[in-house]
Amino acid sequence: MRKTQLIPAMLLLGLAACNNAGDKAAAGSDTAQVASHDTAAMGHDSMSHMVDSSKLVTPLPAVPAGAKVFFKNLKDGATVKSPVKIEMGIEGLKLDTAGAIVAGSGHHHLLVDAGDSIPAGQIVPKDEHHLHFGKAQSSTDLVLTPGKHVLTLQFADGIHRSYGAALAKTITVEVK
Ligand SMILES: [Cu+2]
Repeated sequence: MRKTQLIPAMLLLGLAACNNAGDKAAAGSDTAQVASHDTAAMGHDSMSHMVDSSKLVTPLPAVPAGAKVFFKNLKDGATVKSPVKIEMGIEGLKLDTAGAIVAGSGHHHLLVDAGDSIPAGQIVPKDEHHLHFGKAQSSTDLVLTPGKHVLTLQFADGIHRSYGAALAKTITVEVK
């Protein structure tokens, strides 16, 4: 909304600038006219550069309203046995393999004792505490030591950029 209002305003300013330059050129010589055209062209170029640079990095796809991730087979506070079978659910987005950035899709990540979400737009690390399921898997068997563990499902886009807290779910389990 804000952007669409801004662009016509910029165009008007640009046109006004061009007109002013034209007036001056008309009063001057032919050489001055050529120069003023160049200046006008440069002005337009720098504007299109501004638009282009914003397209260089594809923005994180939007999270559809009502979308969520959830543990299909585990409840918060559950007592479990290792290896723990974990079924990862997603609603409102498509489960896809890692690779391309496709709006409305992504893959699961499991954070093991590593907090309750990764900030939106940040790449999910890859280590023993941050597991990626880039082949579009929806379940895994996780080996855990006895005791309490915090498990977080974190959905991310095709290049592992987190969708943030909106698409994260954290539970605590007790391993016997
Ligand atoms: Cu990933």
